[in-house]
Amino acid sequence: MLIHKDYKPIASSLITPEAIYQERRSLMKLTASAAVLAVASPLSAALAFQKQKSALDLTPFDLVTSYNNFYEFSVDKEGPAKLSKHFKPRPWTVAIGGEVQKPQTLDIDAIIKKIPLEERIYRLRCVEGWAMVIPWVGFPLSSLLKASGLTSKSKYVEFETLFDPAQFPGQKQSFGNIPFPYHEGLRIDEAMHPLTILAVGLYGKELMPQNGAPIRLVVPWKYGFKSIKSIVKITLKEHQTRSTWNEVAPKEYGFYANVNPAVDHPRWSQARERVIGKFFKQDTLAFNGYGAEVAHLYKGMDLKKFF
Ligand SMILES: Nc1nc2c(c(=O)[nH]1)N[C@H]1C(S)=C(S)[C@@H](COP(=O)(O)O)O[C@H]1N2
Ligand SMILES: [Mo]
Repeated sequence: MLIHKDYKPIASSLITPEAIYQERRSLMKLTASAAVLAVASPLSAALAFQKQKSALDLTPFDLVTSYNNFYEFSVDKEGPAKLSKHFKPRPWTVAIGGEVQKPQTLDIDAIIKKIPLEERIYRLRCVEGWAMVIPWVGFPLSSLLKASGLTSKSKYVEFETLFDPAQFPGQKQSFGNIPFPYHEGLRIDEAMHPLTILAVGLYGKELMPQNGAPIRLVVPWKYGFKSIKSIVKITLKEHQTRSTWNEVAPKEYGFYANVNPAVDHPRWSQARERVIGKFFKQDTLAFNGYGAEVAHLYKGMDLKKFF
């Protein structure tokens, strides 16, 4: 697959969406497999521009790839990078089924070839109280869902991580009684939102196993546990889907899990956050700073009840 080798984030000041687009084009280096890194539409360019302004202070690559939550490997932050050295992200398929017109099983490289890749710089906020800023490479989940043919019964989307105890030591030991495989879910409007992406890379490189290779979800306005890694199955459903942490501790982790400084976790405050690699804590932002784009999805809902 791609991607440009010498990763340079675009300078923060006074850039227009057009300037971002041009600079990206000049940074791009396409490989023989012909995957294309491009800003796909004016809307995504505009979104990218907003994120550029607010979130250019990228978390260093070494931290993004060494401080991870991935319970299939380990419950410590350092474990996933160390224990995933032999993880095999190929061959890999993603099965899309359930309430769709065209159930299909797609090869990861066929997906990457078919759908144009874009860069998205997003804040990631873990429910534990830490945050990062990560330049993902991926594509809108909506592209894949539209191609599968949604129906009036496609109301929720459920995701499933690979189950393979030979590769995931944590699935043998079942730490903390987590019911593997890990599942997550979104409402269809959340899934179709242009900010919701499937990521296949970060910092212009292919995703490493500790970050969810070869393909993982990224929903930037929700706590990190919604952004499920190493996906093998996507199932459209008529009714609300499974969510692993919600099943483990329903009073602590809601199905929605929208980042919300006004709704504390029962065991800690969510008002502030620690940015990995930075000294000072900062205020947590409603919807992790993406309220202008997503708050309308929850109009009229009591976010203390639907946390
Ligand atoms: N399958 C799976 N996906 C997962 C997790 C996990 O343990 N298993 N951890 C989640 C949590 S709690 C967070 S904060 C993010 C972390 O993503 P990162 O390591 O790429 O920063 O992945 C999420 N996706
Ligand atoms: Mo998390």
